[in-house]
Amino acid sequence: MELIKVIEQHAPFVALIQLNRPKELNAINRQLMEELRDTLLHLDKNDNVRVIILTGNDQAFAAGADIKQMADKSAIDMVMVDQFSTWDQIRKTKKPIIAAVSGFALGGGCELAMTCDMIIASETAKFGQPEIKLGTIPGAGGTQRLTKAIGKVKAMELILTGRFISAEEALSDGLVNKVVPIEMYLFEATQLAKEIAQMSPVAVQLAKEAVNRSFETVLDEGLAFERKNFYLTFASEDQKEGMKAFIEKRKPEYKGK
Ligand code: DAK
Repeated sequence: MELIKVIEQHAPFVALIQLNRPKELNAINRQLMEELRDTLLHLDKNDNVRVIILTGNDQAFAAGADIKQMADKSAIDMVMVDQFSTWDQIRKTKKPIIAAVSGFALGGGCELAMTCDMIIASETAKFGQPEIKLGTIPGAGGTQRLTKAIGKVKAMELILTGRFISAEEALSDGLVNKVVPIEMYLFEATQLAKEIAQMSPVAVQLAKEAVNRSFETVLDEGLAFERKNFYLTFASEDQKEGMKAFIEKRKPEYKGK
């Protein structure tokens, strides 16, 4: 059974990936993660895709890694399975990924959403890192990304208590971009994706890379990296087209070259 559904042309230049394990609230098992990795690799190479939306269903984005699959594992089993190489692919994807989240985004589900580049949430979304209640801690970036997103004291509270936060709280904490009624979250994510898909794909990828760099390095290095990517945009036809179109008072036509 396929645990991922993909619509490559959900909108012009926008692909949609849907996690598809509804009975288990999209709990993330190895198969699902491997399918997600393969799909992202494939979409990253497809010139007709410029932005990717990742979603679940109304009830759950993902309620975490599959507890039943993990419960009996030893530390060495976890090392040998090396799930990080599959999780790392999300981070390595060059095209922007928008998480469209409704219902539960817990544990690995919250980490998956945070690994995406932007998050549009429905009013029903619930975010949390409840691993502590299972006697473990976040393992796919939760202690780092949640802390960077919402600050130390709040992240500490959520990670040490396992408490869930509502979409509204996530918005005021800076974890999500926007909260909309449940009927609208996919539409809203699609609108955002379409807006970004109109930009130069070259500039979008270089900008994403530079923003992500700010998480990984000190300011001096980050600024040098940004500068390099900025210069690089001037090697693209898209930059020439973008500036020419501005001067000629017309809409640019970007080719991703
Ligand atoms: N794993 C497996 N099954 C799950 C699940 C999960 N995380 N979450 C829900 N399910 C299953 C339930 O077992 C149930 O299945 P049946 O019993 O019907 O067979 C079905 O989904 C419906 O769930 P409930 O009956 O519990 O539904 P409720 O509405 O009553 O409750 C809930 C919803 C989301 C509050 C509850 O299901 C819940 O607390 N779920 C667990 C949430 C959780 O603790 N999540 C964190 C898991 S630990 C790593 C990467 C990532 C991670 C670790 C390592 N590496 C790269 C190494 C991440 C770890 C985690 O996420």
